[in-house]
Amino acid sequence: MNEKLILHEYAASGNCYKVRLTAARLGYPLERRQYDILAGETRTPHFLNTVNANGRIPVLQVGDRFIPESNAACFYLADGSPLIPERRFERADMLRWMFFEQYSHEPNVATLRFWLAFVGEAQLTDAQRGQIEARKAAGIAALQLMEDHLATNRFFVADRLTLADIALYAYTHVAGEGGFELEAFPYIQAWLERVATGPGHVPIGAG
Ligand SMILES: N[C@@H](CCC(=O)N[C@@H](CS)C(=O)NCC(=O)O)C(=O)O
Repeated sequence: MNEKLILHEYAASGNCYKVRLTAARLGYPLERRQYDILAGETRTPHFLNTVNANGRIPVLQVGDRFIPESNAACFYLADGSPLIPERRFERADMLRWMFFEQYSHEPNVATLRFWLAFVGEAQLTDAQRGQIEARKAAGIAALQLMEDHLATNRFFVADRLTLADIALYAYTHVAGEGGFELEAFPYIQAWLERVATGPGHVPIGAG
């Protein structure tokens, strides 16, 4: 990697962790810049004008260009590496799991973790509190789909760790903080262990 890599992030965020974990597995150094999302630091005019008009982290800065969206940033880092399968079908299948993560998993598992473990149930709006049960049910459905797949597969795609595993690992391994009981998902637990014991692994918050 020729250009300097800077990660604009919030260390406890699973979306930011995906990018750090990808970089760590590949041995790429990242400079890290922290933003307090609870204090609105990604919503300042400066951030919106220069880093991400969508007001969110993570954003991977490559030289003087910016890549928002965690999975796009992971893809940039891993392009051409073993973290992305060579075969066309498997590459598409990897993307299938990454889109699943963003549509069916993260909005439920990550949002409940953020609401319950970071904001605090007492601080939630009535609208947020009213969504807890539905998000819990949708999160359990996403975890069950993963469990069924992992009953007959060691990893999500290509029988080895790819970006699909990194994307899904980030919020699954801390799902308990959102009130999800991982004890009910033994195949997920075994897969979490396989990912966490792989070379170059770093825990959330580090990297
Ligand atoms: N789809 C985006 C989601 C990014 C996202 O939701 N970021 C949250 C933290 S995990 C954030 O920046 N929240 C602060 C805000 O919305 O003001 C991704 O995968 O990067």
